[in-house]
Amino acid sequence: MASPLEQALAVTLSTFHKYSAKQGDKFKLSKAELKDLLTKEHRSFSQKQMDDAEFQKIMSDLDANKDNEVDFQEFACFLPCVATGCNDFFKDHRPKQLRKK
Ligand SMILES: [Ca+2]
Repeated sequence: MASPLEQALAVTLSTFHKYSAKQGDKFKLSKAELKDLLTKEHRSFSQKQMDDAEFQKIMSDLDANKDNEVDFQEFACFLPCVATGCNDFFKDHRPKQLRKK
């Protein structure tokens, strides 16, 4: 049986391919596919009501080789940034009795 971490990696990969296969190159996310993935699979993006300029900035930041698509390697670089943000949030918001002085 896969460990929780292995399951998380499998879900990450299958989620990427669920969206990347929708149009064009099935191994890369177009801008529309990336937007669809982020708004449907990541609650903070769906709640933000991002305008096109904000979304273009994310796309441009992720698209390291500037081919106007996001491959899995480029997408995978984004995940530690999100995880780091979540980790920082939990460090700052955990109950006071659990914080080290
Ligand atoms: Ca790219």
